[in-house]
Amino acid sequence: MKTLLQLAALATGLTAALVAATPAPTADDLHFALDRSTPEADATVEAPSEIRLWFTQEPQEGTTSIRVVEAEDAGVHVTEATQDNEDATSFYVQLHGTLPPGTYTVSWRGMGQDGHVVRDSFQFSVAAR
Ligand SMILES: [Cu+2]
Repeated sequence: MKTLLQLAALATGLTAALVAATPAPTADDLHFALDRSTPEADATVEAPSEIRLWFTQEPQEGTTSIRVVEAEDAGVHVTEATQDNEDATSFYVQLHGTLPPGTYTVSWRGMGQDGHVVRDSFQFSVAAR
């Protein structure tokens, strides 16, 4: 996504001078990041049975963790992050039981191929029934 935006910026020539002044390609271009997730960031959904994240690249083995925390307390409802068998960029945690309505924070970390550990989080809400 970021790469596409940068390519678009390059195509316009608006940032050509800036890019030319930067050692390229930089490590940041290859930085490990979240591509998308289910539930999506900031979405309000029915109680999900799993949280799935897709990263922009395959993380280094054993470096990925995902935590799901309820906003009000520290209740955690997760299994270990499991790597998808067929898509090495995708990890999921299964949720035990039904998440009650509320807002949850999904915190994740992982180490990309450039050796940088990246941490970030997003929130989603479970709708009242
Ligand atoms: Cu990096």
